[in-house]
Amino acid sequence: MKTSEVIADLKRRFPNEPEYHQAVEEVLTSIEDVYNKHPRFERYNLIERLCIPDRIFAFRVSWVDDSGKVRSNMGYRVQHNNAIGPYKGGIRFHSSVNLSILKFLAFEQTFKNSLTTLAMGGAKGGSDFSPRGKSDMEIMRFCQAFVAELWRQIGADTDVPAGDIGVGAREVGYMYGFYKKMAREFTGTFTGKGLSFGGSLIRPEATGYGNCYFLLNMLATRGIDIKDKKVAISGAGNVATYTAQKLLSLGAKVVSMSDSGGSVIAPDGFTREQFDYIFELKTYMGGRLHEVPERFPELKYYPGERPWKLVKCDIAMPSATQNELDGSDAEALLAGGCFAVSEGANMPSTPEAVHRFIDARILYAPGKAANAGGVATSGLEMAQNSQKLSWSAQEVDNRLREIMAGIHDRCVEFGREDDGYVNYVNGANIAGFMKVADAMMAQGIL
Ligand code: NDP
Ligand code: 2IT
Repeated sequence: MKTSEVIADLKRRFPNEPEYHQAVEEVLTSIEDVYNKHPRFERYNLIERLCIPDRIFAFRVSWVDDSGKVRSNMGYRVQHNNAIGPYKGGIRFHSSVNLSILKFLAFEQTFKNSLTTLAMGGAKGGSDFSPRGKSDMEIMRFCQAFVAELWRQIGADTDVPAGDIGVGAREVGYMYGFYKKMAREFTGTFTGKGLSFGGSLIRPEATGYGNCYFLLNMLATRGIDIKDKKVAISGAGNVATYTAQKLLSLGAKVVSMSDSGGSVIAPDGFTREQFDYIFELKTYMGGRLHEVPERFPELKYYPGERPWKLVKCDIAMPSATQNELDGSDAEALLAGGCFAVSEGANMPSTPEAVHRFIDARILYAPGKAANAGGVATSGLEMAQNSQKLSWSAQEVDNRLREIMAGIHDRCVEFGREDDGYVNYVNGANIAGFMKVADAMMAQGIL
């Protein structure tokens, strides 16, 4: 296999899918040597079967808004690979959603889920529906119309969706409710459910907490204490807020948060009171970060700007969306003394930024390793649902810590270079790939 030839072929066959090409290229570059050491892989054309999704569902979702107007959006589910377990991955509702983005996310999910050691294949779905500004009833009608199309393709042992951008507990509740009505079964077909109907404690917190646990493991390899370290975070959604919450409890200083409107900066770190307000504003009040200085005039808001060039930090945890940190942002972070980047979002750093971090030999964890705590805890929710049991928060949190430590160990095992530097990108890609490849080889040409 020659990475450049495979990429050229995929670009020719699937044009206009830049995010998909980007994600595939990153993984293939990491695994090229390992792949070429196993001639059997080539005989079975494993690479093509691993890069192209098993199947894709695309459908129109029509719904009626509060004014009585009939609206239509596109809906999708990309079932990428189920070699090691049922398809598993979130649903994204955002105006930017298209097939390229969902194909990149489903591809990444396959390796991420493999890293967790749990039995989960890779999938992703979503819609270009934007929940922003929609009423609760509009959200419900949309979720029902979406699941009316999707429900036949999913199931507790087939394909288990969850949340992602624009999809949290409320949307999962509406989707699960409608699924239950159509399928006439009460099973764990969605994760991220409410606690009263099969949800798991710690699932809402899991991606952010898991990223902090991964970061602690990375820092430990260099004997660095998190206390008083300045951490720049982007985003102010599920992942970003629980990352910030855990960091504050660990004694770190959170110096930024952002939303799609701009960034709020606190050069010496948000106080608990300031953070609690931001959490309430973004999680429950549907607010925007530009409102923060009205309540705390000492905090500065920068419209239209991402945090990376606005404030000095020791650590960066991008937690909003893909390609939100580019080469010049990476330069600025490195110039400011940043020595660790741990990704909460999926593929937030552009390839140029990733190269700069690795060339500078800083601790750099790609999303598929660092943010795997969310889907891992979804896997724990599936396990609880199968057993018809619920575990305590302590038990789930302990398992999450263990899983993140295990992912870190595998990244070190597969990613350590001759000079001792741990290349977490190679480590995560190779470790994730080997398990899926082994299962695919054993199961024949499918
Ligand atoms: P949320 O919808 O809860 O929050 C997303 C945050 O990012 C919001 O603050 C949003 O701003 C901002 N944002 C979204 N899109 C853009 C954009 N195009 N430009 C600028 N800002 C943007 O999503 P999550 O926190 O769940 O997801 C964040 C990231 O983490 C995504 O990459 C997701 O794939 C990844 N992830 C999520 C997991 C989960 O369990 N939820 C698990 C693993 C990864 P605004 O408020 O203005 O919309
Ligand atoms: O990107 C991700 O890992 C998620 N959005 C979580 C998926 C899940 O199934 O919990």
